[in-house]
Amino acid sequence: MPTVAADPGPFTFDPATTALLVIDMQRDFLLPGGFGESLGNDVAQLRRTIEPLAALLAAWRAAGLRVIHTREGHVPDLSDCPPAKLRRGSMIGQPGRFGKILIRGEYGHDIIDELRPLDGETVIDKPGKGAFYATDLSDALKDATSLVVTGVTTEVCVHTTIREANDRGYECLVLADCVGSYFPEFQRVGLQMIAAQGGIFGWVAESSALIKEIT
Ligand code: C5J
Repeated sequence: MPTVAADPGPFTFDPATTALLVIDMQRDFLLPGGFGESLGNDVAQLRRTIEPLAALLAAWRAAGLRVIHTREGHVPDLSDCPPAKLRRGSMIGQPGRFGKILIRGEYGHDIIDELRPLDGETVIDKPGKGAFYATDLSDALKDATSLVVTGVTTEVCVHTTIREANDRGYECLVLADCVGSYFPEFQRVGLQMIAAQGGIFGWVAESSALIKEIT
């Protein structure tokens, strides 16, 4: 079985029961001029994940392994958006440069061109931060026991999903160069929190360490 050099120790996985999760690599979060940037965020902090993630996806797909993408967003009438989220994410549903912000079917809600899902890959639309909440992700994962977790943002949707996954019994490997936060401090501490205390939420590695094991 492949073993990846990781923090806090080696991560061993069975490729047949491991899925790659690509979380919320959407235009609304990543494109210059989009929702994320309109909030005053530096999208370059997220965009640095694109190249390593594209290389990982290519290797993962070439090895014939499972990929699941997620997108955060809501139905157009916002009936799936909790009022508290709407109050705090006050731009949700408002017109933005790439269509209504975080609304399914809008250009900005979809995944960036560089990481476009291939036919046959599962795309999970999620109304929450966690990918398990109000979705059929558990069913889509079928017999998977391990997850390789990538995407944005590290301290929000990536962290929430990893915590949900832990409580459901999955082993999680997070790839440091393939997850991103608008805030460098949150990125650093967010990764530390995963591997702390002997891997309280999982393991952290660089994508190159994983690619070496699957090619
Ligand atoms: C946020 C996400 N940050 N995908 N969403 O609102 O992390």
